[in-house]
Amino acid sequence: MKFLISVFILFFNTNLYASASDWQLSFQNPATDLMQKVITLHNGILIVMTIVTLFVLFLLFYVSFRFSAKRNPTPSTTTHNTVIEVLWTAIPVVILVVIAIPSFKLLYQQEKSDAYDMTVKVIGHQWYWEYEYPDHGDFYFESYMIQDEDLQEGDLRLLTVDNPLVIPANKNVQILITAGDVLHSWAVPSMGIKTDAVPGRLNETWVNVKEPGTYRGQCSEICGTGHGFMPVVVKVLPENEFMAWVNTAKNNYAINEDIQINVTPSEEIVVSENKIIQIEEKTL
Ligand SMILES: [Cu+2]
Repeated sequence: MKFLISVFILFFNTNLYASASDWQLSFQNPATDLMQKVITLHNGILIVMTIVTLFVLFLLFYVSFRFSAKRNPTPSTTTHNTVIEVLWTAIPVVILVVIAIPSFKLLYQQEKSDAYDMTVKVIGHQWYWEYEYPDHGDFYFESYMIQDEDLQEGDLRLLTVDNPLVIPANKNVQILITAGDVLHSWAVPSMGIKTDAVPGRLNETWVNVKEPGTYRGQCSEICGTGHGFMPVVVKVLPENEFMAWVNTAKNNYAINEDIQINVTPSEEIVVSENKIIQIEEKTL
C-alpha cells in the first residue's frame, strides 16, 4: 500500500519532475499551464491503460490455468454469447470516448488562444532556424548551433545556439511555424510544443511562459544530415528586458532586407549594419 501511495504521489506531484537532469525519467518541468495539462492528461491515461492491461493479463492467465486440457478435459461447445459480445464492444468504446474528450479539448487549446500579445514566426531550414518578429519592425535573424570547438564553459553540447529565440514572460505569444526547404519540427518539451514545420504551410501554436529562463528543444522531424544539429533555444525575458533585447537584436544580428544593397549586377551583398552576412556571386 505504501508503495502504491508513493507511485501515486510521483505521478501527480509534478514538482518531482526535475528539469533535464541525469537519470531523469518522465517529463521535464512544465514551463506553461498547457504543459501541466499535458502531464495531467498523460497521467490519467496511464492509469486507464494500466488497468486495461492488467485486466487483459489477468484474463489470459485465468483461461490458461482454468481451461487447460488437464483441468477442463471436455471443452464447452458454446460459440456465441450476445450479452458478453455487446459488453466487450461497448465498454472499450466508452473508454475511448472518455479518453478522447479531454484529449481533443487540449489539442484545440494548444493550437489557439483568445488573445495574443505578440507573434513570432519560426522557419525551419537545412539546418538552422530562422526567427521573425512581425510585431517589432519585422526584423528576422538566423539561429545556428554552436560547434563543439566553440563551446564556452557551461554551454550544453548540441543544445546551444548563437542567437536564441527571445520572448517575453507572462505574455501570450503566438508562434507561426513553417519551413523553407523540407519538413522540420519545432519542439520544446517543457512548453508542450512539437509542431511540424511544413514548406508552403503555416502551422500555429502559442505559449505563455511564466518563469523567465532558457528552454531547450530540438528539431523533431528527420530533415537530413544536419537534423541532430539544429537545436531550439528559447530565452524568456521579463517584458522590459525583452524590449531592450529587441533593439540589441535589430542592431547586432537582424538580417534586414531594407538595407540590402545591390553593388553590381553580378554581385549581391546583403548588409546588416556593418556586418556582411552573405555574398552571392552570380556567374556570367
Ligand atoms: Cu530539421
